[in-house]
Amino acid sequence: MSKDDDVVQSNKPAGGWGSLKGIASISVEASASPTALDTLRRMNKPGGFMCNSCAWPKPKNYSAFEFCENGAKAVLWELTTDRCTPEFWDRHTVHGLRSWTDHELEKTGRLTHPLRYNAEHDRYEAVGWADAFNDIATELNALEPESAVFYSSGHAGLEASYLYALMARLYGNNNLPQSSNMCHETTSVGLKKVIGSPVGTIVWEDLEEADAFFFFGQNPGTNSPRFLHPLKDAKKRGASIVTFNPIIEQGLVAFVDPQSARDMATGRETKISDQYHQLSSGGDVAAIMGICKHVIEADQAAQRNGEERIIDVAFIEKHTQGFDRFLASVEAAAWEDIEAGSGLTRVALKEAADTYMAAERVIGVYGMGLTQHTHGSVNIGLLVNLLMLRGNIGRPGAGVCPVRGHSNVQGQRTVGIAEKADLVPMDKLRELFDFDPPTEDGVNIVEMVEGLLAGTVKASICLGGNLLRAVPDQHRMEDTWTRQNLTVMISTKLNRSHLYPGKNAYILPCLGRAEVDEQATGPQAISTEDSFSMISGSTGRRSPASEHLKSELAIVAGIAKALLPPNPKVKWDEWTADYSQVRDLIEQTYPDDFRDFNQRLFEPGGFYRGIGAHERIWNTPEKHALFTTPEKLTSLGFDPGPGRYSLLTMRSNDQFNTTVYGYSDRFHGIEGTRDVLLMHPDDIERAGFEKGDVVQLITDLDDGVDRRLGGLVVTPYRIPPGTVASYYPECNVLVPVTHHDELSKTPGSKSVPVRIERERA
Ligand SMILES: Nc1nc2c(c(=O)[nH]1)N[C@H]1C(S)=C(S)[C@@H](COP(=O)(O)OP(=O)(O)OC[C@H]3O[C@@H](n4cnc5c(=O)[nH]c(N)nc54)[C@H](O)[C@@H]3O)O[C@H]1N2
Ligand SMILES: Nc1nc2c(c(=O)[nH]1)N[C@H]1C(S)=C(S)[C@@H](COP(=O)(O)OP(=O)(O)OC[C@H]3O[C@@H](n4cnc5c(=O)[nH]c(N)nc54)[C@H](O)[C@@H]3O)O[C@H]1N2
Ligand SMILES: [Mo]
Repeated sequence: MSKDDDVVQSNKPAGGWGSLKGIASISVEASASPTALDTLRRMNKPGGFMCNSCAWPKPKNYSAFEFCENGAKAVLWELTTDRCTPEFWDRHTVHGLRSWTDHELEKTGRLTHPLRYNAEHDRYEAVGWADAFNDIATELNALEPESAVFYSSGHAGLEASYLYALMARLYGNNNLPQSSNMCHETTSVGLKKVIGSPVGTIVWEDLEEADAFFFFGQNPGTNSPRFLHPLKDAKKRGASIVTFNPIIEQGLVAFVDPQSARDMATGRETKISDQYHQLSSGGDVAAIMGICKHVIEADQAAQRNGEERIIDVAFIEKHTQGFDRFLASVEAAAWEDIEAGSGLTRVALKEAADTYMAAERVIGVYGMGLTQHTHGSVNIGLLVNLLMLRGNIGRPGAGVCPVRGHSNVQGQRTVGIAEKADLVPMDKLRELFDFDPPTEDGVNIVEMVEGLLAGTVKASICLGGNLLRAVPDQHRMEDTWTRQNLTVMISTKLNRSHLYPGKNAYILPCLGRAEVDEQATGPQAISTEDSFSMISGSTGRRSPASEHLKSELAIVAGIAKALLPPNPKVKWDEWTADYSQVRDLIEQTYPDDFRDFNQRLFEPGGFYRGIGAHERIWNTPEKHALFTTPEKLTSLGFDPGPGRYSLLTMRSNDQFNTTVYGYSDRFHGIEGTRDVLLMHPDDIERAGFEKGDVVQLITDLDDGVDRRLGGLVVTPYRIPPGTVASYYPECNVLVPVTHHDELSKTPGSKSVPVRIERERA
């Protein structure tokens, strides 16, 4: 048998019956309420609630089922009938639960009561809300404001997020790191640097007009499945899709539309990618330089022959700076270095360049495959270069499309969750709330971790998320996390972060997105901003999982009211009673973005906030879009060599970040386990391993810290030599906190230098 016969792979299309089976099995696994499927029908439609999963936009003309496998799983997981009540702690200690998997922890069900940690018994116990708020306030007031951090994961709506950021500033700091610090911070910083916009430039209509999509390190089949519908339509009208990804992602190969009765009955697949380039991890800088080199060569040939130019000279002259320098670097780049850096041939890159040049309108799509590298912001600069060569930005059917993660991760940034003071209209806050906002920058996630390790961070408040499991250097964090004076987690389900309580520790359970949010003036709506900067209202209608839950906004206001001195301009109770008052404040703070916020809340498809770069307005200091010149032909922060691999931390189709729904990653062909190490068959042979060997990964960085993860089964896989892959979040113990993008400090989770040792055959 040839070693290729051993290679694990999936040939399942995205969507299709597999996605319905996926939804059905999660419905059982989550013990979802029998009426949960009715709730799914109201999802992502005006008057309904907005998906609590990813940030992919909702079309204006929605279909009967405007949800995907991913969203359905997230909702069913939230609408479980399982409950994690205070009695659970009669049977379990916090230390005892540390051996549980992420899946088992969340599987205990929805949290029902506010809880306080009792160190003597090593358990959480029920506590009244008022006591919890007062105790938290006492602890925070005993600290210097700079030693407390207010983290948020991108779930909470705009209203709660605005108040959360206001609370931190009234308390006295800008310590407002967010999950995007581990995710698209490279976009917020890198894209802003080159086009003056921290977010993508396209809107829904552009998807309908593009002639070609170039995918760099984004996986729609798993992470934003509703994207597959406009891609299917694009393929129908003859558009091309070109993909760059070290791993074959089935969603980028083929799709059977689960919403089309015909496709489902006949199994008719839409082929997604016309070209699939399996580049090496971190190979994008070289790959894009190669495509640009072909384009420039074609342009020079056209010039020589007196033909129409290939590059958009008028756009480059009027709108950009730095082109000449970039041109010189493209000319200087040698093909052999481009091939070595990308792992792709010159011929393959020519094929991509030809498709790029043949298309009138091109959209560049990207995700974590570009952002999570030590030179992630260079990746993004180069993708923008490629688009700018032919004026593919700020015109219909063209632009740059970073696909965001959490449903409101982008919106939280828009309304003030920002650790950088100059991103926030502090004058407006001063005027509205009659105080002096802090002017010093706060900490991002990397700086928070450094602060925890140094002992300068003494309290963490977490609005959602599972920070301890999502951050780099997880083992080092576990120790230091418990040394804090205070940890507060606002959560829906039990997770690993709860098992490392600070000296004073609280779990505050909140309502889910699909649940009725009843306040003094009646049921409330909240709002979110998607990847296309569209703002949509969301109204939950389900009965809350427990009568003791509060909304995220009410919890934030409850802490704030106990924490802060009275201020006649700051009306926590009134705002909690009526969220439309908070929307008025958001509009007053950001009048350009949120004009007539309350009136426009339920516009189909949401209302557009408006992005400068979409109109070719470049809000950079230079007032132009900037070409980036790379220093090296790689986005890796280390030199790979024999025995030294680049580890890519990946997502399964059966997880949402640290929430592990189950163990069926059908798109990667991995079933029943997450403890795998995917390797190229030649690498397996060279290393002297065999399929099925159990190995450990050791981070190959000489900084005196021993980072290792064992128990991984060697699995032959279609992955480039030199690149290996294993699942996130398990691999977070291997990611050094210092291993991050230079500009934005986003951890380099897609290229961690590792060695591999055999544990047993
Ligand atoms: N089901 C599900 N949906 C999710 C999530 C989830 O965990 N599960 N998470 C949500 C969140 S918060 C986010 S941010 C998004 C994440 O969504 P994505 O941005 O799609 O994130 P990943 O799957 O981590 O990585 C994307 C792709 O990058 C590829 N890649 C890795 N290294 C490289 C490289 O060097 N170059 C290139 N070109 N590609 C590379 C990987 O193989 C992978 O296919 O999804 C959101 N939606
Ligand atoms: N190695 C590696 N590390 C990574 C990544 C990677 O690709 N590789 N990806 C990074 C990325 S892109 C991200 S975004 C981060 C994610 O980091 P986080 O956002 O911190 O983590 P999540 O897993 O999304 O958080 C899950 C928890 O959120 C809570 N929750 C769920 N719904 C709600 C809600 O509606 N309200 C509230 N208050 N809580 C809720 C539940 O208690 C659940 O346990 O991880 C990052 N870490
Ligand atoms: Mo993310």
